[in-house]
Amino acid sequence: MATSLNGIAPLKKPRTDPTHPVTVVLGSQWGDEGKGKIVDMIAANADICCRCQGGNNAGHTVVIGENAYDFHLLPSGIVNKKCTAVIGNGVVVHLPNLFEEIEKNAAKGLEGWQDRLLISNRAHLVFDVHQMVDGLQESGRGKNVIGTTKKGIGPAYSSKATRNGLRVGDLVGDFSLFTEKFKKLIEYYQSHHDDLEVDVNKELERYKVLRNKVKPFVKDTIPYLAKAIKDGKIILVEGAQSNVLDIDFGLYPYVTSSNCSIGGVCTGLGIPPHCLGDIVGVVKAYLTRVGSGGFPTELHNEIGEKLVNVGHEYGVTTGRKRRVGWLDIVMLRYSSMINGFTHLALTKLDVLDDFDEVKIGIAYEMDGMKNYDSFPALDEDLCRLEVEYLTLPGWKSDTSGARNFSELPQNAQNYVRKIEELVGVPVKWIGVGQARDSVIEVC
Ligand code: 2SA
Ligand code: GDP
Ligand code: MG
Repeated sequence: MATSLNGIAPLKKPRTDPTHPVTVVLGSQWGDEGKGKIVDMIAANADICCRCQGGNNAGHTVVIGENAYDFHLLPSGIVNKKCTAVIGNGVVVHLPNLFEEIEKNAAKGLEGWQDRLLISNRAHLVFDVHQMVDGLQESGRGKNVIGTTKKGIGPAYSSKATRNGLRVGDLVGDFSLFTEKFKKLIEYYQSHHDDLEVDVNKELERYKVLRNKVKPFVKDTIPYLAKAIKDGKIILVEGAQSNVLDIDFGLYPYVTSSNCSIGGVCTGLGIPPHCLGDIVGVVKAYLTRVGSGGFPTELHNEIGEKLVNVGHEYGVTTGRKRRVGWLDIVMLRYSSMINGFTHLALTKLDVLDDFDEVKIGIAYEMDGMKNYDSFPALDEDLCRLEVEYLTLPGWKSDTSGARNFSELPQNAQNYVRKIEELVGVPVKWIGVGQARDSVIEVC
């Protein structure tokens, strides 16, 4: 049996059915559910860990002993020494930021990444110009600001859609063609933003260096993954952001610019849907959001402050304070409907240890109609609806040492069972702390 980095035995064996070798971990709420930790845990048994969408807007934390790694573009499974990390075609890559991330994590102890990193030649590049435009677009939105991470994600996916984007394959190919395409991209942006200053020659010199640096990692990852599937390798896919930030299923325009839900796994990696096995929905035991938009269960009181402080709810990429609220079951049922979760991983249960009572939003009421199953398409509707809550007694005791479900206080067990019942999906893991082994596997 494989052992994970710090010698702890793997907590869970993913489904190894060779026809469904791909396990997927997805965010079910507004991101930051603790996907990094769950991915690290499952990666103990995986051969390959992939990112399929998003860019370095993501911030995934993995805590191993004294080390807190934060991953933005690198798949979190890379901390497992036997895991190959794949950055798929659906990801948008800012190469300077990628190499900074690698250096930072290598200084913390990440080893052997050079032999275990593959980047799709079809992945689109994020340039500094995209990041500058992201900032300009945000400042031009006035009170309708989206609250992006300003990592250039929206503009890079826009370039992809308008077909003037550049891909990793362009960079490692004929550099004169790359130069031509790059100049056209800059001209396009300068024609839309008068005051956009870009030193094109300097950027091209910089990319000449990056080209050599990235070359060893670039691959056509599609036949690579097809062969891995055929050979029965265990593959893990790490979703970034979440279902309710998905460009189709989130509350547009307060969304990110990729498909963070299950569809993005196939389009972002080029793998067929029948290969998908377990689909794990990661659920934080309460709810957080960064950025603008409605938030029906949001708490603007001392309970909210306590959740921020106990849960350390600050953005991993931007350091922004996260908005907090109670768990929202209508949202979770909606996410499960779209993604077909086979299991839930409920994280940060320990953050609720010291509350007299805990609430769960179970229904929305709008225009005199109560609804349990339909999540609004419009943010303005989300902002005006009322929430019906179920109130459960708190457990007022420390759960961080529990490693079996039966070791949890009865009221905490009841909270977990209620979530399972309301969402209709079994909870397979419960997070009770940041550390790698602070997990309960529910039998
Ligand atoms: P963007 O930058 O264009 O993707 O922003 C669009 C919206 O998507 C939200 N978004 C996120 N929400 C939660 N976590 C994210 N990652 C970081 C983290 C965020 C941070 O792990 O903490 O550090 O602030 C993430 N990335 C994008 C964003 O808030 C916008 O609402
Ligand atoms: P991700 O984007 O979904 O990977 O989540 P983030 O890394 O942005 O935020 C989750 C935060 O919660 C990180 O600081 C994790 O170390 C931490 N975390 C994850 N699971 C648990 C848990 O069960 N309990 C506690 N207290 N912290 C956790
Ligand atoms: Mg995060």
